[in-house]
Amino acid sequence: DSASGSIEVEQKFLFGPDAVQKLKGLGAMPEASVSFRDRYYDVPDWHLTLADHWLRQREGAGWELKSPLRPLEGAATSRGQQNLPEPPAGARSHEPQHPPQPLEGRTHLATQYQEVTCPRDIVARVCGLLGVDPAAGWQSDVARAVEELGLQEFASFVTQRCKYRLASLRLTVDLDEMDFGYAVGEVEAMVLQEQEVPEALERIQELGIRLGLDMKSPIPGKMSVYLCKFRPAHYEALMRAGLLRKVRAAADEE
Ligand code: V4E
Repeated sequence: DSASGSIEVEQKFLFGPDAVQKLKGLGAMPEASVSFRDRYYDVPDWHLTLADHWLRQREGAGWELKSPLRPLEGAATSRGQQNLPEPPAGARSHEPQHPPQPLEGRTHLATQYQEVTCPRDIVARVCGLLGVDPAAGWQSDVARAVEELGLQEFASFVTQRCKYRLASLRLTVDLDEMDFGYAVGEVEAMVLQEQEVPEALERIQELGIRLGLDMKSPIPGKMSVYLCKFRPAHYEALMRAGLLRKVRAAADEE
């Protein structure tokens, strides 16, 4: 199961107008800038995102599920495994039974998620979380599964991305600007096995030092800012579960 996707180790940072200059100074190679729309889906009671699972369809790339590397401690991850009867629509529990480890309390600010892209694995995981058996007709068809499971789009936005590769540190840096008025940088390492994560975290810290980045302040991701602006109830629920970084009031006014 853990072999069904690569592991993304990533840390966000705020970048200024000199970011490109600094990256080039370290020998980072720019790739063509790209622009894509992401659409995120969840059930109306946010069961997937409250379990820290992020299902999206990215223009030009297809379906992708980001799952936490380790199951959240104590979080209600699968209705099926808990032998819960399927509650009537609209009457599901809105919160994990025990809060997961809050983002702020983690040793590193870098996040680690498994990226699942195999359609069959995506459907299997989503069904597992919702306690539903996938039917033969759609067990490897994510779009059909989304329909059958009653998932709804809760976020849709366009990102303009400038990507840089640092071959020496085996890292990539994305400078992202979203159409809802937020910009955030991401230093990213992709690894295949969990044992490689600590070393990836070190490479990320190393680049942060070389770029003179503030690696100690938690930076809200694009989703935190998006939900805070457009889906405040969903944002609050995720904040209460400790799954999103708080967006400062100043970021709202930009
Ligand atoms: C994992 C996650 C979400 C899904 C989107 O992840 P993110 O890294 O923000 O997006 P993106 O588009 O840069 O992905 P890529 O192109 O690199 O594949 S939305 C929220 N999370 C969890 C999360 C969090 N709560 N806080 C922080 C700082 N990061 C991720």
